[in-house]
Amino acid sequence: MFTEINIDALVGPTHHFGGLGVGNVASQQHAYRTSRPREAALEGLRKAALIASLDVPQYLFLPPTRPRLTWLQQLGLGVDSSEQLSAALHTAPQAFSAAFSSAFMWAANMATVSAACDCRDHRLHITPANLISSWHRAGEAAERVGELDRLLGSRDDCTIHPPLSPIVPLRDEGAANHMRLCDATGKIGFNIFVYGDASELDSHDWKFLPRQTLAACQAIARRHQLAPQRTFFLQQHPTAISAGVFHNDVIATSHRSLLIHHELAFHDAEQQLQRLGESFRQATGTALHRLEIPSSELPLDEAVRSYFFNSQIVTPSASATSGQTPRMVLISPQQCSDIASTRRLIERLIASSDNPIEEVHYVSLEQSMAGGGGPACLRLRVPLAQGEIERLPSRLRLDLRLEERLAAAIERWYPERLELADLCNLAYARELSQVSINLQKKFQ
Ligand code: SUG
Repeated sequence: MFTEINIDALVGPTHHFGGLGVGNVASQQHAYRTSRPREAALEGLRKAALIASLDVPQYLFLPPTRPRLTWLQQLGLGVDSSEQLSAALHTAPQAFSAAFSSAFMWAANMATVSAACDCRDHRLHITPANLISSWHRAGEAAERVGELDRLLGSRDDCTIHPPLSPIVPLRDEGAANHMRLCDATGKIGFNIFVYGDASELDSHDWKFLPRQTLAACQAIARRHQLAPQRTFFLQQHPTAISAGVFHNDVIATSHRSLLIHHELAFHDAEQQLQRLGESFRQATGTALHRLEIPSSELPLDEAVRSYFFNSQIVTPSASATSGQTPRMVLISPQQCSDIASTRRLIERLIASSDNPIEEVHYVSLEQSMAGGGGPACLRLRVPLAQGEIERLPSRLRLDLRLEERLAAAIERWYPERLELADLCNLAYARELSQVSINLQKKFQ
């Protein structure tokens, strides 16, 4: 039996709104507003705790240290006094924000993960994402490799690859643009990669730079040794990218045998989707539940505003192993309850017998949503066999006790409010960097 563990990444104490998310409407709308790091961390922690309470294995990575002052120095900016930091903010606001970024919280961008049973060599393959499209995220991969290695690398059947070369034709944003579908045992898997850009040599009329390339998807599929007949490459619909769909997980989602996507998620993909449905039935003996949501039911702008497709879908463990049709639970942003079209859509899905969704939990993630990240952005899924989960280090597996201890540390150490200008105070910046160091000492 293969099942998913979830890894969430705790928000850091310098969480702020720098407006750096490329093609990300929420990030741009909230640029330079006052942020609430304590609330952000508690919201993320509560969401992860909800998943754990549904009996789904849930792990947490701690925040890496910020600011990255050496990075500012490399750009020729002074960092030795508050005056120099103020000058850096004034002359290079993107670089300044990037040095203090807490965007690592969106763990779905950490890596692309392939289940061992999908790979020719039967190893779990992981490619950390190079995240080179934006100012603030490219440094994350190097920081996360160590943690992925600590959690999974001690096994002798796991390959953690280096990120793809940081060049424009290989832009990669990880699991946010990858979906895995599988049968009830989890052992027969299908991999769908979604890209926005097929060739940097073609002329384009983009509103926003697409963050994932076809070449990156193909390279990952090759190095992970995925079976070509069960691997699909779909192009993101340019209309969706222009409307603020900067990752596939803002417009499509999948879990086990369920694929839900908006009618404008993919460009010219119907033939491939038909082939996927047929191959799935042939390989698994069961039907793929593909739900295409029409614009008439959910207009594109409301899909982006509500982040419905960024709902997390989980199968509580007890239900997964019961031998009966598993019961799926939707974890949706509060916005999906507030917006009439998505509330009705969710009610319809729960009432209908054409899919396994039976329940919804609405979660408040205001701080993450203001940066363009919903419940599913905050987690990385790793498909593992049941017995392997028991062998993982348990230190950062979230349970009630770890939740309480982390919540107490957050209440004590995280700022309640933050303006970007507050971070020009060198003494304060040093104090905040100490918070991550303290968290690592206490919980690592
Ligand atoms: O990369 N936002 C992130 C949101 C990532 C969401 N992840 C997924 N869809 N899986 C991004 O755009 C905002 C930072 C700022 O506002 O400065 C930001 O980085």
